Amino acid sequence: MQFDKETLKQSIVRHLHCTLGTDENKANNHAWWKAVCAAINEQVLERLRMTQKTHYFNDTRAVHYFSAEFLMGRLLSNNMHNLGLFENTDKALQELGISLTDIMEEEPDMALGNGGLGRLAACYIDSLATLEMPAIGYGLHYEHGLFRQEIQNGAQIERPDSWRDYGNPWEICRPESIQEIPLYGYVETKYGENGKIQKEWHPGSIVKGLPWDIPVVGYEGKTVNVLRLWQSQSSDYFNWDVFNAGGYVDSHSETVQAETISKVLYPNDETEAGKELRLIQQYFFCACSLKDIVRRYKRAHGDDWSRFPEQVVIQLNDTHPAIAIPELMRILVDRAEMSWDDAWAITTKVFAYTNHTLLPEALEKWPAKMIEKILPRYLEIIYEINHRFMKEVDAKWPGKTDVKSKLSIIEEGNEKMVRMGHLSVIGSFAVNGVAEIHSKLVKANLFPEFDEMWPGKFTNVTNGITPRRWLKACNPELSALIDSKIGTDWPVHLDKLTGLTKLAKDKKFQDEFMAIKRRNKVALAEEVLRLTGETIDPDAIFDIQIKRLHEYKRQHLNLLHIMALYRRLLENPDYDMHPRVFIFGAKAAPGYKLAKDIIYAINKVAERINSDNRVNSKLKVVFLPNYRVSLAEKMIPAADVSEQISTAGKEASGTGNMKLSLNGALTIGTMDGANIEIAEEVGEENIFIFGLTVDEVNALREKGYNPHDHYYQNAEIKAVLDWMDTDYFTPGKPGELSSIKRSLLDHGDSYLALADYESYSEAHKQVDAAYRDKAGWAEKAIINTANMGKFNSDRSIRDYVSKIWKLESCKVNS
Ligand code: 26Q
Repeated sequence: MQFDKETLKQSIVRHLHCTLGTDENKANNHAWWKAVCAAINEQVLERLRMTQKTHYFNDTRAVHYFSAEFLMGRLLSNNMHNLGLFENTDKALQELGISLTDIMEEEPDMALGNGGLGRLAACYIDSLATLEMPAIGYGLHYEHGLFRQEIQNGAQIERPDSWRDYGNPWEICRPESIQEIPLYGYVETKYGENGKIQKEWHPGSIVKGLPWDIPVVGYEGKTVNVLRLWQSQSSDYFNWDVFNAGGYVDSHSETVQAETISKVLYPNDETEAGKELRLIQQYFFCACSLKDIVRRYKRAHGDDWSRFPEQVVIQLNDTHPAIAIPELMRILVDRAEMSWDDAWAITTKVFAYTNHTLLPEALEKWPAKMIEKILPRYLEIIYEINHRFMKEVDAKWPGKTDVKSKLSIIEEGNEKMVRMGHLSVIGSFAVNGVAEIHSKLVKANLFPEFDEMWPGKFTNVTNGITPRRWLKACNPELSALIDSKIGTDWPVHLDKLTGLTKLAKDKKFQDEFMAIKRRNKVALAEEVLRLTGETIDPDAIFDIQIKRLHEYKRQHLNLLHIMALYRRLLENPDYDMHPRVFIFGAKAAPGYKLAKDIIYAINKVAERINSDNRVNSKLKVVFLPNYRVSLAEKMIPAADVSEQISTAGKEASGTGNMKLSLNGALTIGTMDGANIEIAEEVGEENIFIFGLTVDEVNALREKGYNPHDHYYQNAEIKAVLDWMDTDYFTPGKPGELSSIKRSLLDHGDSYLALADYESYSEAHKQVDAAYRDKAGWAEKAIINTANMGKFNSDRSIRDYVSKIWKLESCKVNS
């Protein structure tokens, strides 16, 4: 049954009374939010039940998306939109005297991820449900997601995120599916009858995995899949022996240890932490998930393993879940007593691996000793996988020990390390990168010999984003305008946006398009005022850089250019530029010193510029604290310019670039990641490309790069860098910004910011000139929106389905 306005109203009020124990007069926004969630959940859960029943009866092949991160954001708006209940809920609440916009703000973000990789997982499970694919997401039920960022005196302070403190209406606890997970201990080798060697692992401790299911509602709501997240618990709540012996307090210690596993998300992205707890987290959720999969498979097929690879495909979201490969081998060899070869044949038909990075520091490696301590049996299995693989390598490259040591899963050295990337490539039947150029580099630079060994194993699937969240829900006015021009089915057929192309030069359409942009900018300006106390002018160019803070993403290049503009304005008050507001959002990994220094520098430069009334009519800078999915949803619709300025070859794909362009922002960017494909789609006259290409970067490094050349040859670069040593931005405290200068000069400018500076500055002059041509800009903005069809995550999922997963959709009866 579809809910109309009246039924919704009744349901919301009923839940206010019967679920929340309050009433219309007493309820605050938080209670209203929960009541609305409960009302929407009635539909969600009914469809979830139907979906599970249908998948069960049809015994469907399914993809199991293993990811240490799912950056879901808020779910109410998304679920209402996907069920087609947004308008009616809005009206129902209006009649109750409640603002839907206000109560949606009550929902904490589900921030169980760091950035791109986690948000990609969230977009992909949305698309899987929309395309009616049998699929399940598996991950960790972190008690604390990514830290909340506060800015104090310009510096980042981390505060714990508590997304479930007041209960989460979307999750369902499933104690009936608890799993027990062994850890530590030792392996016993037994010799069975007929001399067969048997391995038995005697664990030192056992942890419980409790699953929480988050329903994932497809657009138009027919399929509702689940995201299953595992929470760790102590296997018996008390250690009764200790308790009875009078050690009441000590008896909790094991509980505390076990519960630590799913306590908190590691906030490092693209940097290897090498922490034991992180490895335990990875193992814990993989082991729980595999047990869950095997239980479900056995329910349908008993002990007949032959159909396992037909029913199950597991996608590894980077190497974080790679430990699942030896875990499946252990289940098959030790538990199902299968031969190694049979087990390996099954395993290598089940796994596929997505690589998201080429950065050496982000390629996971674990000390063999650590694996041996936590998971003794797994190290044996990994050695056996490697031993057999080394024989294959030797057969292909006889006697080449250098090739063997390069390809080995085990990195020799002071400390033996297990390379999770190698394990993933060897254990998977498909490996993909996330944008054309990235996939090429994965083959050519990261794994060239593997590509030679297994031609065809490596492929590309360019990332995508869900247009339901990143246009329809976050930019309702633009969505309505698009509906009125090309019909309402673009959220599932995003290619249809090309229908806007013919309107790109239409004066009336341009005016409507840009009027919406302006209203979105007014709304963002209000938010900026609320968050920072800073007033910004909606008629200025809103130039936005939002992403994790990392040197390779080069927020400091943006900052250098801002300082240069400031300097030009001070030197020449008539310096001709359209007013511009630079807006940043970024979290830094808490241990990444230079990243935090860059945040501090942005804030200090912002403070100085914003309080300098000589330049304020033309230049402002704001740093919005606590960048997250729900803040992105407010910033993206208001952007004129999208900063995508990574060093070529470093950003695997990027997905923010797609979201901004979809909402009519023009990109200033390097030929990196998906920027290249965006340029292809929108045409070079509708994007501002600058900087060195991958080949030029390589050539420059080859010949020897010296950042001092730029410092001495470009007076503006020199002046701006020297400025950082003064106390101009940090009164009374000279040198507070010097670490950035040092990283660029003394430490060699690893990401070539100075090499790209001039070209970047020139590109910004073109942006400025282009913006003054109002009609010209509107046309470019419209063409950007019109050509983002390719970056629909539904297209990405269709690519995965046809190239890798070989799934069939499954209609769920309503
Ligand atoms: C590794 C080891 C220990 C602790 C943490 C990590 C870790 C955690 C998260 C390493 C990497 C990440 C996240 C990486 C990430 O988000 N990569 C981005 O993935 C996007 C989706 O494919 C791409 O668009 C981006 O280009 C890529 O940077």
